[in-house]
Amino acid sequence: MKPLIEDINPKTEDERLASIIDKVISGERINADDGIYLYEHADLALLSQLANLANHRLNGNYILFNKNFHIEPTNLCVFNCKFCSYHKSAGDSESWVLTLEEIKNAARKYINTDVTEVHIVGGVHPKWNIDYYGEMIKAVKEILPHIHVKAYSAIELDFIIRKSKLSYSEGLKRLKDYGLDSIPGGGAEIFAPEVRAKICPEKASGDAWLAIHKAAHENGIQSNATMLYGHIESYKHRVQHMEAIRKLQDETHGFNCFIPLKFRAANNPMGYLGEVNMVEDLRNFAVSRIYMDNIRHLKAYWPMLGIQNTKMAINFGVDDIDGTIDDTTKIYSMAGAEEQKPTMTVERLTQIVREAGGIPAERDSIYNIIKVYD
Ligand code: V47
Repeated sequence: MKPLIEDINPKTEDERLASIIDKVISGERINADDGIYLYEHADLALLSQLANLANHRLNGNYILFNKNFHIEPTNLCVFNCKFCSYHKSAGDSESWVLTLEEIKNAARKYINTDVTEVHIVGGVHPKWNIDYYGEMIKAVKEILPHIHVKAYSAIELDFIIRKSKLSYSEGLKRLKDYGLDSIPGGGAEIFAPEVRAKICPEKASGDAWLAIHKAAHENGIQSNATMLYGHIESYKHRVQHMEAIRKLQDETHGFNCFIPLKFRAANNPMGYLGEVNMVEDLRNFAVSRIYMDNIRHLKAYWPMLGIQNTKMAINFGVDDIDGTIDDTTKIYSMAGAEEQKPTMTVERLTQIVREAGGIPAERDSIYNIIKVYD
């Protein structure tokens, strides 16, 4: 891991590339054109070195994970996103809706364990309102009072808050009173309206996603940001997406981590596109690390990416590999990910990190290090 500036060979005949390399080495921010140029012209080895350098400055050799589980209250959804393999209609034999008691039962499994976080996200249920979403958080905290609740994508939040005729800020305050601690990064996809019109025409816009996260940050609720890549978007769309998040982060400093999510092609209407290869995954992690200079952490989400690719991503700027999961999420297995029952022990997570050359460290949900596995 430990990248040395001397190891980076800026002696390229490509002057444009040389000037971007100089910027990264001197810690200067790259601009949107630089980002596109890196995607189009930098080779894999160079991207790895630059991304490792950028990551090492922020995070040293620590590669983080946490002890977490998911609750997915329903896969009924009022929206029909074309990339989604998870959405089902009422009456479908593969649909589910958990009751508050079932949610409590899901939480009960973690009494007397050292799990620190629950990630709650699901479809946008046609009938539930903001107080029901609050009751789900309350139900979990009744069973696990000290758990960090990272809950609801901006898409769920936009729908229920607008339905309740509150402002984003008022709605988020209400959920915070129920026990909401932070917001996951889902629903961002690609912000460009022309891409959204094709892949998720019905749901909240990129501007709405950004406005929700801004309101969250202003109310002391930290969050993550995602980018769904590897479908119909161009490199320009990816860079515009990252630019919008980077700009908001300059204002609010509320994003903890950036999570590129690779489009998985099984069982959804966009499956005909296929999937990008692993080299593209690694290149994308590296450019993301270099571009997102003001978001400290970059996550490779192993249930989506697969374990081998996650291990490689650690040498392309990634410093966070998410958590133990405990076979509690279906979003990616239903979309064809390798891990059909995603579960990791701490031993396995630490082994992956060590094999990739990093120092494993357990973090909490707001990225304080709890334990270093030296
Ligand atoms: O918004 C859905 C993506 C997201 C597919 O904040 C797909 O820590 C690929 O946001 N192929 C939800 N991706 C999950 C999410 C998330 C996951 C892990 C950690 C965090 C965090 C957030 O999943 C959706 C969408 O972008 N998604 N279907 C698919 N077929």
